[in-house]
Amino acid sequence: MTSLNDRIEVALGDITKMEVDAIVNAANPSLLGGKGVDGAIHRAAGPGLLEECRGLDGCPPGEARITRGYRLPAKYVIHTVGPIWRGGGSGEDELLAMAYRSTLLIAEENGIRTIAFPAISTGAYGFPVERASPIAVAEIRGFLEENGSIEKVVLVCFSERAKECYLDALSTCE
Ligand code: AR6
Repeated sequence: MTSLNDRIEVALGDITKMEVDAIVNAANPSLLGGKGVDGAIHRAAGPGLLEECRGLDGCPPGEARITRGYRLPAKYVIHTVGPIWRGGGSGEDELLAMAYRSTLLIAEENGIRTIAFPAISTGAYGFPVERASPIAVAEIRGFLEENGSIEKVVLVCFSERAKECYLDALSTCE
């Protein structure tokens, strides 16, 4: 039997280059673009993405919305909004878990088989990556366990530090 971790890959690099069915955007509730990975995705996808996002009427934290990928190699972008870190006692963990779950659910509903995630909330939103990575891994593993349709989840890291955190989180649950 294939182990769940065989369906999870850790990669270092720019998510906009990923050749997967869908990439995930760490957006803000307006869905109208921003800095970090959000800015990179909008730049790479081109103006069609912003136009489609304007029609979505935003997205509350913990939820997700899907659009096409436009000029990206990925066919779809799933936009989700993670929590802003406020010290850890304001429901941030659960909201982060919800953002992963909502995204995977939309992916499954749209027949997506391969999906790449950035480390949601760990940039401008200030969520410590060593606390975020085990939450991300637990949600993804839990989902893959119940759902056979998603074949591959790529955790895209923008730093060696994030990569180490993900590899640690994965190694503790093999
Ligand atoms: N590919 C992969 N990962 C990236 C890339 C990239 N091209 N660029 C940055 N990262 P952030 P957040 C990593 O700040 O914390 C935006 O302005 C980055 O190193 O993009 O959820 C939105 O509009 C970090 O590990 O998202 C919101 O206002 C991770 O992606 C706000 O930032 C997430 O960092 C959302 O903040």
